[in-house]
Amino acid sequence: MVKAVIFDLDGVITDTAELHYQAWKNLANSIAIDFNREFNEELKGISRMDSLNKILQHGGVADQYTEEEKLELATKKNEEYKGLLIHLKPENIYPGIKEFLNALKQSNIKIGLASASKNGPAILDYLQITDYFDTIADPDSVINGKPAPDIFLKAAEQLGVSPQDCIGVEDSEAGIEAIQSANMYAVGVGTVEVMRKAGADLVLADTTELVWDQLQEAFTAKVN
Ligand code: G16
Ligand code: MG
Repeated sequence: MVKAVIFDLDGVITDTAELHYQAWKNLANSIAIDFNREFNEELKGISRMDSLNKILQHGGVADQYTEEEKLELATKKNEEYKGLLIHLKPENIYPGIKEFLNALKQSNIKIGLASASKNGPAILDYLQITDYFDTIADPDSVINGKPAPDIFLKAAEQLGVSPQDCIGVEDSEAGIEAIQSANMYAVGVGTVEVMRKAGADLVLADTTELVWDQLQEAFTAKVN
């Protein structure tokens, strides 16, 4: 029985995935590294420092920066990203998300957040949806980032719900892998091919397809 839905944030609740893309692209280009949308897919759901390391490897310059310099680069990207975040408003919540959150509340389903982003709580505040969330898993409190299951398991633990009674919602390959490794039901929203390849149990083209009754049926069909 579904007892909780645990959400990814960037790319599921709002289009911050696009803002990450812009900020990383500017950072990469500033140190003469090519950066395109295809490569950006690999960074979705990946922590800030892991993302930077992937970018430096992609540019073939991973060994040219000290840890201190890397921290400076990551901070520079985050400052630009935070500057973009201040424009976020409730209108920027993806279509269908508020209705879905309301339907979950009405059915007494617990709601959790399992974002790799340290900016997660601030983003929920800008969007004015913090109160919907029964728990927010702190990415600093887990050892392994996505695709490891840790952040989803942490959210379930904080909610007091067994992983097999949870649905996880993600837009990234790493995130779907994390949900599957956590033994939860994985709903992938977004690029259909990417979500299929990642092994989502249910693939939805966009967030308007997040309809509680249908999701519950799909979950029950898999479990039985
Ligand atoms: C998000 C994004 C990633 C980003 C990470 C860390 O994860 O998908 O691209 O690198 O958070 O974000 P920050 O630099 O704000 O701490 P998620 O899990 O919400 O998709
Ligand atoms: Mg995401």
